[in-house]
Amino acid sequence: IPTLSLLYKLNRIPLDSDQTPLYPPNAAHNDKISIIKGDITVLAIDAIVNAANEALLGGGGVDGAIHRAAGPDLYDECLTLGGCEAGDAKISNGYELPSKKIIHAVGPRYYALPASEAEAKLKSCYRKGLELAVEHGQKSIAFPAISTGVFSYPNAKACNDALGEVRKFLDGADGDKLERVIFCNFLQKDQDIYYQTVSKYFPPP
Ligand code: AR6
Repeated sequence: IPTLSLLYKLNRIPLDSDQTPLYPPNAAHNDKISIIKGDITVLAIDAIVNAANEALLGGGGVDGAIHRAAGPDLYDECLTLGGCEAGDAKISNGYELPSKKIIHAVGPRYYALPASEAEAKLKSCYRKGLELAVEHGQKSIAFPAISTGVFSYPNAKACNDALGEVRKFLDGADGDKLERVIFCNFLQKDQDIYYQTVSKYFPPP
């Protein structure tokens, strides 16, 4: 899986876009970030993040795909987790998935909340996901585009909120405990948005 450093080297990320950097360059961060398009359930890494709902018992979208691929033991463990509030996350084993752990994050329903509350909750999903990974000694983590499907969060805003929160975490005290953060987009639309936006948060050196 190529890192941002390699993508910059290969000129795959457009640098002539009008994205003025919001953060200083940090080559070490760029070695940890990947942006890929595809199915998150096939990633053989430490932890993948699920875009779940409060019940944590499966559903459609990426949640359905993860439960199908992980098998029925995931459902049984999820029954013991006691649900989860929007903006929070809980961790389970990966079962039949190639990833070791699943971090179930519950994104905000964008249509049901004031925009500022939805934003705080989406950012919190990313922060809690990263915190849980570190707490459980997981060094690589992949996120889907949480809330941008059924929960209708605007794609470009979600991308900015996700990249900003991950940058903040990597700059923080526990940032060095993570080796790789992958943004796994299922839709070409999101992949394009991430390519156009990433240099604002992770500029080239
Ligand atoms: N790998 C990566 N991303 C995927 C995959 C996959 N296999 N499948 C879909 N996506 P959504 P939400 C993308 O609706 O908006 C569920 O019913 C998808 O294209 O899965 O947070 C839950 O049970 C989109 O870009 O999650 C909840 O009730 C992104 O994942 C509710 O939907 C998120 O879309 C959560 O809604």
